[in-house]
Amino acid sequence: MKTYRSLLLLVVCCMGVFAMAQKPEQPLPTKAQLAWHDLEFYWFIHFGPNTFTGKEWGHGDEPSEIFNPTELDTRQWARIAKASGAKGIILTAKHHDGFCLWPSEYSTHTVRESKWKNGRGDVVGDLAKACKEFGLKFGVYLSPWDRNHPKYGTAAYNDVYVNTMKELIRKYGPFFEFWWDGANGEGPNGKKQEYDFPRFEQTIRQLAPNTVVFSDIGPDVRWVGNEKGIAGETNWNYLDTAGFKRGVGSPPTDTLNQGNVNGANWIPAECDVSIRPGWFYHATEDDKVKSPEELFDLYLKSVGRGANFLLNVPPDQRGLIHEYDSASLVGFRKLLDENFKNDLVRGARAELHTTGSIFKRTKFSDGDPASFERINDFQNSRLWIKFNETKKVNCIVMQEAIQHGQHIISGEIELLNGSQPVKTIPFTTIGRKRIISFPAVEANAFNIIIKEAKSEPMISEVSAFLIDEKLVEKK
Ligand code: FUL
Repeated sequence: MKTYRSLLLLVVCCMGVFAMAQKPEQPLPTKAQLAWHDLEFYWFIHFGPNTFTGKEWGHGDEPSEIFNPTELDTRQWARIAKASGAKGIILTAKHHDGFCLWPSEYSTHTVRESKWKNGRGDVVGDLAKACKEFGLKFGVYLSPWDRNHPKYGTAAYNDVYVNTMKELIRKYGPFFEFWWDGANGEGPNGKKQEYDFPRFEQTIRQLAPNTVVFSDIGPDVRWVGNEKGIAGETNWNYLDTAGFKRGVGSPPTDTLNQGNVNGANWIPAECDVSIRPGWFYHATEDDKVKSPEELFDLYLKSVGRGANFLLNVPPDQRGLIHEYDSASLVGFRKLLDENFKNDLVRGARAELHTTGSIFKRTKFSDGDPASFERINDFQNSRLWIKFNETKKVNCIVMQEAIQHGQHIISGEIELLNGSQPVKTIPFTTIGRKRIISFPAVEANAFNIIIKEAKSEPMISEVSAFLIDEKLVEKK
């Protein structure tokens, strides 16, 4: 018996040493997360009673009849979203006031009780259809905080929330993303709710395994830590969530902004921001719509830092996207198209140079993230890209093959003219995409040098542009 126990102890010890010797597994994105990364830019739509009361957080005691858009047209929303380059729309199916934009079985504060279409309308259903028609993905924001529901603040409300999720998914799914707001205030009975998030998560996983779930700490997509649309210049797709909660108790905002270099989970950041100061439409903010240039700058600070860009565009009391917002969005799309049209790396020579004169021709700028270059011996290598003539350049875009993880910690771009360095730009993470812009220089080549990496760097795309000087990222 004694010998047997010692043997067992020995085996257990050996297993421990073996496990320590092995490199810890790095988390990888799921298929649904990879598809999400590819969306890059999509809309948020905040719409509901607040649009009519002028509030940002309705109390849930507003009469349902107040919701009465005169010309609501979800096809107009989808058409403008498409024209702006967005890949999808996430709608506030229910905000904190509890008002449901569809005739939910689980609430008495819904479009059914409103004046709109004599109670026979369904905004969620209409938008689901419009998104399909325009080739957009569709997602929903379903506020767990409900200032109207009589059961809020009791255990029974968790059943209500689960049933409401199921109802939405079954009637209007599939959704590309499900949005959980961290806000947790008092309901009509003056009590706060203990949200049963594990159960909420299980419900989505069972009914909609391809939907990514957003909240402060995921499980699939994390909040970026601010509502300005700005990700950290260093931005890891990894996050440690152990010991943290949603809302109060979430990780510090700079952690959400930058992620954790050795975080245990793949939970990339999403940058939510409104095109206007408020999330809901207020006529008083008509002159405060962000300009195409401001939107472009936010694109650089979100997508250009490896995160996704969730831009809120709130319809007005007519139920339409206001002319000012639509003009700005179309202008933004034009800036993207014009400035990223002419990739200087296309047709250039691209080689991987490793000390000891190993040269390898490589292919970048083929738009195919599945093809990538492994830079095994990165301490002794550089990626060398040579234009066929001297060009003016002020923007370089790099992408990592994130299907294999995020590995690059830091590096630099060295621009050359006639083999003389003319500018060196240090950078930290790359991730899904990194757009680096700088005052223009004349260059006939540039090197990408990786300084530090967690494991083998894998670069899938490199491109270079001359963008309008006034669009160069403002720090
Ligand atoms: C916040 C909410 O309280 C705001 O009203 C808005 O919906 C924003 C996107 O999330 O937590």
